[in-house]
Amino acid sequence: MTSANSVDRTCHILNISIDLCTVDEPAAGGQRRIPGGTTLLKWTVDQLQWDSGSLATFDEAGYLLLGQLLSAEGLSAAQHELTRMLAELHPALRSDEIYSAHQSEPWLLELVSSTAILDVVEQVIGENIVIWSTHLICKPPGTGRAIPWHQDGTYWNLAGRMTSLWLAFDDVDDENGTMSVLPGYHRGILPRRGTGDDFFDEEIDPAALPQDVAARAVAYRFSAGEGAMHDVLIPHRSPPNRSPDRWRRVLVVRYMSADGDLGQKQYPHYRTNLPFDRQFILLRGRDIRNRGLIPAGDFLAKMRSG
Ligand SMILES: O=C(O)CCC(=O)C(=O)O
Repeated sequence: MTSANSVDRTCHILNISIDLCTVDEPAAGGQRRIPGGTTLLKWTVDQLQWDSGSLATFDEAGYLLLGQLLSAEGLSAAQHELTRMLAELHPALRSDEIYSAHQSEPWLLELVSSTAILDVVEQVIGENIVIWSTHLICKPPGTGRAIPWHQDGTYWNLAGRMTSLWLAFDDVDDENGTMSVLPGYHRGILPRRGTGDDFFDEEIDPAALPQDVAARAVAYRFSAGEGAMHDVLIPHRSPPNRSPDRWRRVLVVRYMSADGDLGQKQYPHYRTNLPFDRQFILLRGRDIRNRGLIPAGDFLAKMRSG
């Protein structure tokens, strides 16, 4: 594993500029905005909950609670942007299937590139970090689909170091459909079976799960703005949102080492439902295999200008 201390600090200019950019006109509600409409602020707290034992804990359990991730202003701005995006969602799409919106929403790319987050991601996958995908999974009150026990890595079938960040934009608990992980079961691929469902067509064979799976499962019961990181093979699931009045809006971010398999993919744009290609954006470090990764600063500039 690479330690944060060994990072090439010259490569951090991007992240520093994201956190410290100059602001101009104040907008309604105390937010500050730059031309192009991007909220520009310090998205996260200075440092996430991570110490010298955290990597070992993460490796052992397959997940780690990171505590409060978003700053107060970051949370409020993210909730504001999400509300807007959900109002703009194409009628053919569902609010739990907003994929890779960081390729069209500057605020999201800024957030996932935040220095405090990348400092932790770097501990797990090394110093050269690509964003592979994001997924906004927003379950409206009294609805949303159940996601059965599964392991992400088996769907992706990719070589390379990856890790997932899970970030709550609302308070989440058992009632409004938070996610649960099964600690310690991330060391190999578990047998699967078909579900007959088109949303999640496979699940871990229940016979491969421990009999006391419910007792062993750890639910992410978080206040808005808190997050966790998990291994791509950790079994996880989530139920529908059974709250009569509370949303459950979360973001899952997949980070990959820049030497991993990239994997082409198309997603529907959340606003137009038109397909767009996955782009490989370099958030930190170097394009070590010279595959034309796009520096995040360039991608942000292009989004803002276009
Ligand atoms: O947050 C959830 O509801 C489940 C997320 C999930 O299954 C995934 O990210 O693969």
